[in-house]
Amino acid sequence: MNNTKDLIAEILLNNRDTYMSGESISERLNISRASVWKHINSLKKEGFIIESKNGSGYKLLSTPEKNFLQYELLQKLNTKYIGRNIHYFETIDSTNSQAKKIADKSREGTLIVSDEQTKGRGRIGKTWISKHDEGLYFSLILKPDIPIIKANFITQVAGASIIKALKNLGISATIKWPNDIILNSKKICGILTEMVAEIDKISYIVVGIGINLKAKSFDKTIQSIASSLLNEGYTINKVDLLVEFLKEFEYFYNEFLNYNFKPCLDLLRNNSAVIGKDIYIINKDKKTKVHAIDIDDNANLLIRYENGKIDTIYTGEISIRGLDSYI
Ligand code: BT5
Repeated sequence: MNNTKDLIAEILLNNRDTYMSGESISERLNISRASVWKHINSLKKEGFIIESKNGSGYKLLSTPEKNFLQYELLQKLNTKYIGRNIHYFETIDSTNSQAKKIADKSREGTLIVSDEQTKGRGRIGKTWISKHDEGLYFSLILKPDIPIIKANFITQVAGASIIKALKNLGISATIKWPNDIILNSKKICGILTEMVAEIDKISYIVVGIGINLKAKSFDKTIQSIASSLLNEGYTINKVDLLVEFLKEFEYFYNEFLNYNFKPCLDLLRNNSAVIGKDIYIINKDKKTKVHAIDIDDNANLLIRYENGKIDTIYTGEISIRGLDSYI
C-alpha cells in the first residue's frame, strides 16, 4: 500500500464537500504538485471518481466498491475525532503493527481497519486468528496527555466501550478482566493495548480490537474457548458495530481524560465475568486459586488468596481461567 496515496485519499475523503487545491495537498504532505497529480491518477485508476477543476483543485465524488466500508463508516459516524481519520485495508499483517508504523505522523483518533489480518497479534507473542471477513479487526491511535501509570486504563476504556456498543445492539456480554469479552462463556473479542513512551511521556498508545462476527467454526486450537456473534445467534452489521464502538469509546475516553473514571468503572463492575468468583491466576506455569473481589479504582483486579491475604493484580503477563469453564 502506498502511504502518500492513502494520505491523499484520506484528505479528499475528509473534505468531500470542497475542492482541495493541489497546492494545499502538496504543502500538507510536503510533496511536489507533480507527485500529488501522479497519486490522484493512480487513485482514479483504482476506481475513485475525482473531479479535477482548473483553478479549484480536486474533489472526491465517489469511492470504489472495495472502499465501501470506509465510505459507509464516514456516512454513519457521529464522533468528533475518534475514527474520523480512516485507513482501510482489505488485508494487512496486523492493524496494530500498521498503526505503530504511522502513529508518529497521525492525529489522535486515527482508525486502522482491515477485513483480514495475516499476522493478527494477541498479548506477549500470541496469535489472534483473523480470517477474511469473519470479524472486525481494527486499531485506534491515541495520544493522551496522562501519566504513564494510567495507560493500563485504556484497555478498560476499550472493554467498557465494547460492552456498551454490544448492549446498544441488544447483546449482553461480560468482560473477563483484563482484556477478553465473553458471550455465553466463550471469548468473542480480545483487546491488545500497546504503548510507546519516553521516560516520562507517552508518545502514543495503540489499542487494537478483534471481534468475531461471522465465524461459524474455529481452528482446533481455540474451538473450545472461542465463539462469534453469529454462532451465538446475532447477525450484526460490521459498520454498525464499529460506529457504536467509536461513539462509546469517544465518550468513555473523554471522561477518562477528564479524570472521571466512574462511568467506565461502573460499567466494568456491573458487567464483569470474574467479580465474586473463584478463579485461577496463571502466571507462566504457576496456577494460583484466588477469589476475585472487585475491580479497584485504577481498574486493577482486587483478589483474596486462600490464606486470606488481599492483593491487587495489575495487567501484564497474567491470565485468568475459571474453575469450571473457560472463564
Ligand atoms: C487478545 O490477546 O485477546 C488480544 C487480541 C487483539 C486482536 C486485535 S485485532 C486488531 C488488532 N491487531 C492485532 O494484531 N491485534 C489486535 P490474548 O489475551 O493474548 O489472547 C490471545 C489468545 O486468544 C490466543 O492465544 C488464543 O488462545 C485466543 N484466540 C486467538 N484468536 C482468537 C479468536 N479469533 N477468537 C477467540 N479467541 C482467539
